[in-house]
Amino acid sequence: MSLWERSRTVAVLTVLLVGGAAAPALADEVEQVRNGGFDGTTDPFWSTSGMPMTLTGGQACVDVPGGTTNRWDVAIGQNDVPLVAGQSYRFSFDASGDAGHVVRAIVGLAVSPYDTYFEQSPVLGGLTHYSSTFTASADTAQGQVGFQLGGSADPWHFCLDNVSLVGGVPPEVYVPDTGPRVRVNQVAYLPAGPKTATVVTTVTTPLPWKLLDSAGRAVARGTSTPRGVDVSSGQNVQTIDFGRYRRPGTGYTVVADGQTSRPFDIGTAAYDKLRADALKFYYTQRSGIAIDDALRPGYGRAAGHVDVAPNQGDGKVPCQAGVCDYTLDVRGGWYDAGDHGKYVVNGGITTWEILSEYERSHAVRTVSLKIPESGNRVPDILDEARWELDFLLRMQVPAGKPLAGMVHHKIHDQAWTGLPLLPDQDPQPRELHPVSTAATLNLAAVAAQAARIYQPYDPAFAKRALAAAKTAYTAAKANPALLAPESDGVGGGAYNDTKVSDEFYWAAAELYLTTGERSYQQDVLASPEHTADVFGPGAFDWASTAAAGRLDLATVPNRLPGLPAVKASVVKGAEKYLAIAKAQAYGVPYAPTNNSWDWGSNSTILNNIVVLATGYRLTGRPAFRDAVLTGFDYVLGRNALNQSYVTGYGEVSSQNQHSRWYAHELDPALPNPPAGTLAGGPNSSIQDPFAQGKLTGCVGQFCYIDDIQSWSTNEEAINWNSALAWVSGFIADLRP
Ligand code: 9MR
Repeated sequence: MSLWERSRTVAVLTVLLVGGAAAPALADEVEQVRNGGFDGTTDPFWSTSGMPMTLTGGQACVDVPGGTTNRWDVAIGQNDVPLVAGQSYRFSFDASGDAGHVVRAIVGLAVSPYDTYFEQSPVLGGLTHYSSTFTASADTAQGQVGFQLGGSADPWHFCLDNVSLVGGVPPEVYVPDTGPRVRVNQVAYLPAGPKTATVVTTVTTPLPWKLLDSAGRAVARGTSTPRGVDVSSGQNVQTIDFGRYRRPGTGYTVVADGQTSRPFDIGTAAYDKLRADALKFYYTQRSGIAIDDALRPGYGRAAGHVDVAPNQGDGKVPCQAGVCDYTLDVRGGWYDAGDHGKYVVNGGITTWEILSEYERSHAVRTVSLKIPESGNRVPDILDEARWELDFLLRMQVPAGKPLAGMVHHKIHDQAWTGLPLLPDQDPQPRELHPVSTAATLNLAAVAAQAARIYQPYDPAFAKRALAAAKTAYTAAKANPALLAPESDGVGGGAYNDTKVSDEFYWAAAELYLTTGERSYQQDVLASPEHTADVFGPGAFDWASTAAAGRLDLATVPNRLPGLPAVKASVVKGAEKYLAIAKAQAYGVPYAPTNNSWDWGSNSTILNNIVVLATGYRLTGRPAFRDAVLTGFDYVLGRNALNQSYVTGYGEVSSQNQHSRWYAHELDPALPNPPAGTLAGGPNSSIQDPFAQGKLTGCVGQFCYIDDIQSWSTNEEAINWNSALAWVSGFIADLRP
């Protein structure tokens, strides 16, 4: 069943459920498409040249030529469609096509920059009715309804009828399928770890529960603890604690209130696999290298952005107009997320977190990631991080140029591209954006950290990295307020950040930890961030990096004056997240102000768990370790949506993360994201039109949808997987 059909079913169900209620007023519903039924003529629809429309049995049909690259290379459409921002529209049509071919049906802007406000890409077959509701994000008289048909090697046949765009419809009532009301970590509980489940129920008194083994035998019983209404989900819930049961096995379920949970294991094996998968994610994010299908079956692809047409390449990238007079070779690195951009601030925190996992864990050093460098005597985790480090170093302004030593904030396409689009097929010009203080300090911090870590493996690289870090730090001090603006968000993310005292602190901390030099020590001690409470609702992310510095000062051996207070501050941060986790019925160490969940909330939760894990390392207090594990249960399925946010982990997991190349939902020939890919997660602000069409009014945990179009709730990203890698590696090392 396609998504369109799913949403139709939901709509039908909704009608049935509210059957007795008065129908909503339809007076304002207005058809925006002219002659959508193709009565006697195909006017005023147009088709691209060389693909005439014919009227066949009251439908508009075309012979689609083969050998085109992009969906938009050949299309049928209608222009001058008016759209009103904030208004809900029902977009529907009937279409048929040679089996397996795809139509990209869009409502967008008919003129440059050709923004897409809504799109769906059903896989065609016999004549089928497709219907979906969305909310327009812009006002325009120059809207377009389009049916893009390109991208097929072979010619094929397509027919279209009953095209309709009705404005003023009531927003669709979307009801997620959340399955059984007993919620568990769908992957595995550690044998000696805590084991809690949640039952969503109207009952407010304790309920009996039992734990069943794979043969259906009850192996433990008890009664649940009522927790009242959980703010993060709006649900009345009770907690089931079966932590006393420790026998390893597979196929366990928990039964309560007449409901049986999804199955799970008790054991450690899944965490060994997840630790590797979360890191293996980075190889297929690589830019500038062909992905070897033998290493990642199903994921092989040509190298992206290596100066082979239609790519414009990353080998000689100029600046945006007026920004600089040179080009840089900025090949390599990882694509940031589902887009083809490469951003130093996000690459920085990601690489830091991966190197931090390396610094914390001995076991991770022997984990094979099946990458081209495997077997070269350097731990695979360091080989993978090096791919990004080399790119970050290339983003530094060369000596002799204005602002030498500073670092360009980002490099990406001149304009946003559509989906799907393999990296090597991106035709956009690439541009370097201005330098920023934040990007420069990211390089200073991460290159300094790399210098101490790579020293035993590649002393020449370590030396070069340290020199670059020192140069960057000095340049940032001379240019302390070059801030990336929010407005620079065309063709790539802005990653704007107005506060850089945290980046200064982090960079000084890493330089001090690597060199022990007095000047960096002084900067650490003088920084306002050094004594501030840096553990807010989210501990750290690409914009807030003070906690990264603090955690390393507390754990990497050093002689900083006042070190006990630094360690105590981290323990205090861990206590804070522990208290939050205990107060949350779902055990999550995250309670954002006004229950407004962040973009990428899964990574925020995981980074808060990193603080809990560090608290455990510093004190050995079991409560911190237990909060790490219980917090991770949320990510793996003990949550309001009853799904795991890690692809391939758990009976129901995110599969359709927003990505231009893991775009299976849009093109059956492309793969889903690889196992071990984290989805961004619930985001109360639902910035994308697809989520707005489905989730308007959502409460906290419900602000998520596993659809490729939902870039604000369901993207994959390097900085989110690094949090997954760090925490799953920590859990794999626990071995209780
Ligand atoms: O993760 C970023 C989030 O914190 C910001 O609020 C958001 C809007 O600026 O951007 C997110 O990052 C995206 C970036 O801008 C472009 N590549 C994909 C990133 C993940 O969605």
